Amino acid sequence: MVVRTFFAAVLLLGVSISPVHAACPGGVSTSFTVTGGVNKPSVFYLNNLQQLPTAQENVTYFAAGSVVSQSFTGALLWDLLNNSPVGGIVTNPSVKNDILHKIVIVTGSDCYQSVFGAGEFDPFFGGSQIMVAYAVGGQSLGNAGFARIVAPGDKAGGRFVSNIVNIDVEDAGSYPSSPPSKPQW
Ligand SMILES: Nc1nc2c(c(=O)[nH]1)N[C@H]1C(S)=C(S)[C@@H](COP(=O)(O)O)O[C@H]1N2
Ligand SMILES: [Mo]
Repeated sequence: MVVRTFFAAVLLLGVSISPVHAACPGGVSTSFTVTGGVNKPSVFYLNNLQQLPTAQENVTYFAAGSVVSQSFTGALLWDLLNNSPVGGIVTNPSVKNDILHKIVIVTGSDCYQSVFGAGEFDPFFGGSQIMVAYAVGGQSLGNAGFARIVAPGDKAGGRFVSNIVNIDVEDAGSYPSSPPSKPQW
């Protein structure tokens, strides 16, 4: 019993002491993978991003309470997924507007994440110019890694995932994915 309590305490301490998950050491990223529901899962380095059509975006947003204005250079997330070796998001032609089921999860080296709906930045639907930026003010991104997301029009910088290590495409799944819960109203 004493031994069990000891190990339970060690376990709890271990969990609470380490502020970052072992898989999320943070730090400056130099490449990211594109995984999940795409035609060809791929790895991107700076030079691969630079080969895509160039996008330029001037954005102003709140970061931790301060207004930041920056000029980013990068590639549109849509181009990265569709006009590159990735070869596009895989969709099922027998599912009506299957692209609208797709979810793009962007993860940073610290496991910070933001999700984007494919319909939000598909030029045929929302057309948002969500960008994978690799330069700011004509310089590399420094502590933000070799690539970060820029979502023009956002009021705050929360979706601007820096130090990207993975862009994963998933499906919202069939509805309902689990037995519907009893409505509460
Ligand atoms: N990887 C990663 N990206 C991140 C964050 C983070 O904690 N980790 N914080 C976000 C938040 S909350 C903001 S406001 C902006 C701040 O970026 P900036 O200080 O470079 O403008 O980065 C975003 N991107
Ligand atoms: Mo923030």
